[in-house]
Amino acid sequence: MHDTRSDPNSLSSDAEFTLQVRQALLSAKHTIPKVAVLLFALDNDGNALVPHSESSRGVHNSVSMRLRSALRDSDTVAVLSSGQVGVLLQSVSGAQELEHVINRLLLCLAEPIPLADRSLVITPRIGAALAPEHGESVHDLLEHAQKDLAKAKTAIQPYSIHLSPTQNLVSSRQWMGELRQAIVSDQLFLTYQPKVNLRHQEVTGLEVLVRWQHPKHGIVVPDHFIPFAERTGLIIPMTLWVLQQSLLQCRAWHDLGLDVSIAVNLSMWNLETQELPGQIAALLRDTGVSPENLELEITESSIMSDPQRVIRTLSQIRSLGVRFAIDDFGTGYSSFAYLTKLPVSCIKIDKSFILNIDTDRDSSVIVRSIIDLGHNLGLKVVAEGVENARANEILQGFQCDEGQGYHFCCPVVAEAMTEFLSAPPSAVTEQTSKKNENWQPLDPAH
Ligand code: G
Ligand code: G
Ligand code: MN
Repeated sequence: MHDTRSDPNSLSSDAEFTLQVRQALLSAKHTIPKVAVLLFALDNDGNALVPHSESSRGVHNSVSMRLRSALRDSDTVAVLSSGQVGVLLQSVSGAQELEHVINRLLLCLAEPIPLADRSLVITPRIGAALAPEHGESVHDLLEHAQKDLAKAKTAIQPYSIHLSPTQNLVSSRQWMGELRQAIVSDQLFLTYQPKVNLRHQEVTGLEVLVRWQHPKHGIVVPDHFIPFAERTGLIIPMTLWVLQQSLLQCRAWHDLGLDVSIAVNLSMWNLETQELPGQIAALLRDTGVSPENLELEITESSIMSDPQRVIRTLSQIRSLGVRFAIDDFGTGYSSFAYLTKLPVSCIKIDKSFILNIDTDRDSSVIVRSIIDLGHNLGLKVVAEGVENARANEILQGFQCDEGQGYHFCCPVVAEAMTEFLSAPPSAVTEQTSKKNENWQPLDPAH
């Protein structure tokens, strides 16, 4: 096997990788050490890279080189046509050593990857399988690794090693304990991202986005633990924690003379609990934040489970003076009829329509129509995923009310947000565009 350390372009192709796995399986039959196959999906903060783009090529090159330098010469690194990166380990003693190697590889990918115009932090997910216990054919081994990669994409831990069902049960129980512990022992922390009035380019509110500082796995983004929190019911105490902490922070900003509102995301499970309106009322009372300064973001799908009941809960909370926004608008199977029946005051257009608004005609037509629909129903319209000045201008032209996105500011921790909010308005654009140019990872999750 050739050493590709200095030349990432000579890495194995799909066919070569498969061949090498086959050869390794053949020779491993006669020896004790095992062979492992790892598949890496390279995401940027939970989002897949754009295939075949310049940035994905740059990321693949750097990742391959870093992986190469952390592996033995006899191991193989391949950039596969799917965009995944495949790694073949020729000799591991078992799952424990495999886990060790995976953690070492994750560590060497933790540093941001410098590209031509910015640097990118990737959040890799890994699926892995071991031979002979998880299969003796190339096909079985790759299939198991692929399935585990899919599992890792929605799990807390960034990697998944193929396991028997009983082992899986144990690890799920263990994760439940860890997340429960995280909620009570301050491993969760909050980041805040501003929403900006597009006409005046002024901050109007802050969306609260939770993160988990895991003692072993580093920062875990919500896409990786909220589905788990929902499955296990931990979403209920987690949301209450988020509400309480962000209201306390909001109060602290008010005490500093910074007049801000916050927006907290709710999951559909939150809306199923009868206690929610009472809990919100108590939290507002305890923190002394006025209800007008709290907005709750809900998704269309969370309403559809039991519309009558959800509408009742929403109305109770609305009567406290708290407002609602429909999040990720345009991605669910919206029933416009419900839009008129719900006590909502705002819709947030999903970022998937905004990210390519400057190049894709369909997206821009959809965005313009949603803005008109919202306005005709008397709703405020916010665009998410405003990443550049062009999108900002187009949305201004469409009379969109507010924007949110990296162009203005990444999600950042409270201290950085205080600084951002304290800057005189004229400096806000300057400061944010500088931030944007450098892709400043003020948010530890980036
Ligand atoms: O911050 P961003 O990367 O990665 O968030 C990813 C997803 O997680 C978004 O859909 C966001 O709505 C959701 N999310 C972030 N914080 C919370 C939270 O406190 N509660 C709930 N239910 N969802 C959240
Ligand atoms: O709750 P919601 O699904 O709206 O969460 C917003 C998500 O969008 C968070 O994960 C946040 O980190 C992410 N985000 C915020 N601004 C941008 C942006 O400009 N571009 C992209 N791609 N994502 C963004
Ligand atoms: Mn949201």
